[in-house]
Amino acid sequence: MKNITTTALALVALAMLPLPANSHEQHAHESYSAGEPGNPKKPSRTIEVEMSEMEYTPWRIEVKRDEQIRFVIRNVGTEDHEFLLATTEENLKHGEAMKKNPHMEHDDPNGVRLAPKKSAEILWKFTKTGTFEYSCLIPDHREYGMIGKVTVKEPGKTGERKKP
Ligand SMILES: [Cu+2]
Repeated sequence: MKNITTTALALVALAMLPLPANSHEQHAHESYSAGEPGNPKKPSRTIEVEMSEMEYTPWRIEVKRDEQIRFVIRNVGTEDHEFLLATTEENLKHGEAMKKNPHMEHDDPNGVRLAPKKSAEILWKFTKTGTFEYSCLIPDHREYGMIGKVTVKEPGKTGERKKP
């Protein structure tokens, strides 16, 4: 008799669980918060980025609006790392989804996940001025410092000073 009651209670509890959040459909986006995939036929500037535990080198870059950057990304660390280019807001949201599904596969042109000693390239065109970031959304990595900052400036205003 006691068992039956326990089972009935357990069933009620199950029925009250919220539906699992669907986190993966949000990945099928066609526009990107930090610009757009680059055009390989157009000129680009190469920036090499190294990933390790738990940082990027360099951790800060500056580009001009509409400049194309060819990121050559290398994992020189001993664990898997990611490089995901987006706004801070988007990466934080994405990070929450990653906590629920740490082995989430990414197939987006604005990011890559690399095993140790692997490298990859991302060709990116920064079409908007503002501040963006690249970060690693494997749980805890961003919090431990795997974050880099991209400042996109209006062309012609990038640190050019007239000589006195
Ligand atoms: Cu990482």
